[in-house]
Amino acid sequence: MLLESQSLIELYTTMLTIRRFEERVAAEFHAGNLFGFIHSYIGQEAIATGVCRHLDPEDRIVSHHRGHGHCIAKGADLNRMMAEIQGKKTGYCKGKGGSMHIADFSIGMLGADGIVGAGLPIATGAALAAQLEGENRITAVFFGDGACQEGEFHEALNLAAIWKLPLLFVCENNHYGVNTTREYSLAADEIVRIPKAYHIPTHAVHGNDVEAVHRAAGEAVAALRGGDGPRFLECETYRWHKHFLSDTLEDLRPREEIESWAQKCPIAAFAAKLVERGVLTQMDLERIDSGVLREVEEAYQYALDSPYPEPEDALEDVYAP
Ligand SMILES: Cc1ncc(C[n+]2csc(CCOP(=O)(O)OP(=O)(O)O)c2C)c(N)n1
Ligand SMILES: [Mg+2]
Repeated sequence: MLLESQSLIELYTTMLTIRRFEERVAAEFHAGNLFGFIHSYIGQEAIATGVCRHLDPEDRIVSHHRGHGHCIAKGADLNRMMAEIQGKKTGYCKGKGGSMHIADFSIGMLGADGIVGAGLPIATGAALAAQLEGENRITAVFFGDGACQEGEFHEALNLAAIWKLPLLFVCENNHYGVNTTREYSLAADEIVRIPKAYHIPTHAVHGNDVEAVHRAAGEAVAALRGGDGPRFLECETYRWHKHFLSDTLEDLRPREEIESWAQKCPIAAFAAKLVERGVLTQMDLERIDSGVLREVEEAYQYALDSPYPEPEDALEDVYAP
């Protein structure tokens, strides 16, 4: 499927928005202005972007602890995201959820999750609901290679397969769970062999190539909409930052490996292709970048100007009395 220039530019802009948003969050965290556990999506932008491009607002996604990119790619509001990360009342969860708990049902973003693998049964339920209600919407669930070791992963694959659920599994294989390699922690020598055992059609793709992700996701989404049952994408990628933004956590991954993946930047590679094909000029790239930077700056300022929740709001929106 050949994409028109406008679509290519939009893919590029979404990836860049995720990158600039995450860079700002990291800078503010390191300056001591943000708190809590924040997991950066930098390096993995092509996956959320390439997949979500095929989804309508009624389609649903479920994210994981590294979730800002999924929110942005599904169309979340940057102001409310920044406010949530700053713990402000105008944030998506009124400032009570923080980075790992951003949700927006109005755009089909069912939420992120700090528990590894926990999004998988939620997404399976969302796909089952759509099937029972006779709706044509699909669900996509994003998870890391680390989640493939969890029981929920196997339960979700099995239920999705036997019930032919409209569920797209998107494994973001960045080779590590914190500092533990996938080879050490998963007995299967290839992740895609697991869904294959459940008779789910799979596709392994270079997760730093947004066009490759977009193509593979397009085929999968078309099959899902046709009622063919679940599909599985394994996207190979790498995270640039430490597991989460913190000064104390040590990064034990080999330095040469980190540097070699920095050479495979999904955004720089795509920018070079777009210039080579005459879709964009250097000046266009600069113009897009300043627009994105302005939007991120406005979001940060909006959050700064927003109030914190009141202490008496603490017990609002909780289930327990
Ligand atoms: C059930 C569970 N076990 C352990 C943790 C601690 N933990 C948080 S993120 C993480 C690594 C997850 O790795 P992966 O799923 O590959 O995602 P990545 O961080 O690489 O994007 C671990 C072990 C947790 N939050 N939940
Ligand atoms: Mg991982």
